[in-house]
Amino acid sequence: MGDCLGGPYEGETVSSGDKIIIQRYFDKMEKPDFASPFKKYTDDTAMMKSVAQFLTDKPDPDYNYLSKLFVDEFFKEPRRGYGQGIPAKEQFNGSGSYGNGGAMRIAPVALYYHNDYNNMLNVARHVTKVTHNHPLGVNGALLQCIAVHQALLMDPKNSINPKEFCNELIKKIKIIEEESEEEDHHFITAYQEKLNRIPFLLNSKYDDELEDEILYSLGNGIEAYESVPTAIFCFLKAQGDIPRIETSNILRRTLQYAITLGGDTDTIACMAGAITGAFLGEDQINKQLLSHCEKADDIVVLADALYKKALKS
Ligand code: F2R
Ligand code: MG
Ligand code: MG
Ligand code: MG
Repeated sequence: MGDCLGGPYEGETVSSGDKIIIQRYFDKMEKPDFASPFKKYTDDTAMMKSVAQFLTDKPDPDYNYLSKLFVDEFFKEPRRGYGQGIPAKEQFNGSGSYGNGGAMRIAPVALYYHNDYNNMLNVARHVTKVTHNHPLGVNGALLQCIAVHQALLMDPKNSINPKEFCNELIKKIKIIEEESEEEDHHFITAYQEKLNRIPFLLNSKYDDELEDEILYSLGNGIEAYESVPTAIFCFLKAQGDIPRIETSNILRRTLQYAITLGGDTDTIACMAGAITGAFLGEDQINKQLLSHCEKADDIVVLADALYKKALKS
């Protein structure tokens, strides 16, 4: 939903006038009889579908099969707004990509391996490295995976303590960042640092300056470190009311808020929505909004197949 609804705004700077338009855009789509062409999904969903398929189709992870699914999907529909498409290790003079393309598609891994944390991390790492080999790209995908996993295991009847949620993430990502230090001989604390800023941003009095502060401290870009912490922030921020976002549905609030931050809207809304969805569960998905998303029915079929396979194994 985040990908489809955020797609039309990708790369935009959102003004206060646009925010009113986005509020109306969501209001209209929630109306029972509102008819409009589907909001098209982009590379985020195209690749996430392949990840879900890879987990569902074979008894054990087969990364050659995953690569084939990515390639087939790309050649079937190359115009879905993909980033650059070259083999993982050769990208960017051999440093590998730190784009958010690894993080945007990782949610199914967190859902599937929800009761096997170490295996989840291992599979998430390999799934990411098919295309994203830079430590910031890999660790960003792992952070998104951990956030979905952590949200899934919480009880939505209890409200979230944002500071505890962040501290828990920091504890986990610190171990991962320290490991990647050995691997790459330079110290990386990018994600710990960004996560540390989130509780302060959540505590600030809300005004338009806060938004500038969010963009400055967390970012809204196409790079993993400029978008994964922002998605986590959107998830936490949307647990309470947000000025000028009128809705009582937390998932809608998450998506709408992520989109109003501008920049990589499809991907940040996709990632924030994945965390919120894992936390709240299917009941809280606004079916009317979902019905405007291209191929939503097919995604539900794929999700059910993934769930069945997870139960079996
Ligand atoms: N590609 C887009 N959006 C822009 C164009 C689409 C638009 N709809 C249109 O054409 O009209 N969105 C999608 O790409 C993002 C995911 O990107 P991915 O798969 O990670 O791509 P890539 O190319 O690997 O990385 C993205 C950019 O990050 C910078 N970068 C990454 N690693 C770098 C490195 N080691 N050194 C320097 N720069 C690096 C580059 O600018 C890459 O182009 C999602 O937003 C998805 O929605
Ligand atoms: Mg996209
Ligand atoms: Mg790429
Ligand atoms: Mg994007």
